[in-house]
Amino acid sequence: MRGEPHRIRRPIPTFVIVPLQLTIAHVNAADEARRLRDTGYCPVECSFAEESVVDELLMDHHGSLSHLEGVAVRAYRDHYGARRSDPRFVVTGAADADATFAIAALAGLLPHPNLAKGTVGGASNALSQDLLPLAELINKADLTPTNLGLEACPEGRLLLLFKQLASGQQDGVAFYSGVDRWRLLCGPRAPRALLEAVTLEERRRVEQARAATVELLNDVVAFVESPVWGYDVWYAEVRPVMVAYVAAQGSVSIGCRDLATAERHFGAGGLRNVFGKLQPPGWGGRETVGGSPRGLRLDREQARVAAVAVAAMAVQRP
Ligand SMILES: [Mn+2]
Repeated sequence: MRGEPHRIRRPIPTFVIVPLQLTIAHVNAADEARRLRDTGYCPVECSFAEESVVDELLMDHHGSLSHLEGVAVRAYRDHYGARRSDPRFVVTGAADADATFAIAALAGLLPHPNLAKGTVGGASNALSQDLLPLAELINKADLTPTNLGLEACPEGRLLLLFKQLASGQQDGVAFYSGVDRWRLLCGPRAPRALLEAVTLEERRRVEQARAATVELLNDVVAFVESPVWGYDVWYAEVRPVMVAYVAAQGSVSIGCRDLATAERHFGAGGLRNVFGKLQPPGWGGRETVGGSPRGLRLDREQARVAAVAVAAMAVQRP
């Protein structure tokens, strides 16, 4: 078959600055994290029960570092590219938007105003784009879990698509995937059709969250088993404190609608008064959100026992 010869086009611009060897070690214990940190790895959201393993970049906001902003916004705004020449990271738990965006920013894999304009033909605008509004939105969604309404703005649609394309697995592969997904979504080749479908997929998630199996434990706390993330829906429609079990992961998370809710029912410090009293030992997190021990699979009955314990600790005030 004869046809038009392929026209020669300008190559699609890509980032020229690529870290030599991005390395992400996923660990389940504080001593492993400390050991890697001491050999030069940068810990990102590396918290275990009450212990946060960090280096001088302080990339955590759990336990004793709960007062800090999330890691994505600080990495992007204050430390962009700080680990470009030595992109070794140690992580734990889930590859969430906050942690993976922070790694991408520290490794210098995202557009940033600091990147010199005109370094790549035709790509200068995309390369020097300021993603701070996206980093701030990631932070906000991380601190006060809500998806509701995110589809109304472009940054919100990127964050929703990031979440929709996540496997939910808690391992190193999920972290590499998350870092690369941010690189794609923030670059000039973000998939437009998928971004247009974000709203449809989001509607499906809300429907699934509503269909989840819920047990009301008292007026404050409910236990839910759901394959999808649904805190925003459950806070609005079920109870202000939710204990959620994901059977596929064997993991349990606890969430309070906001800080005021957490402190009203659990005292100053919110859930941080609760983690140490749950079984098996090793629960941890922040005032408003936390989860079961790293690397441990809980069965449904263990999850429910924890939920009942949380309900018993919740002071019920009108
Ligand atoms: Mn976070």
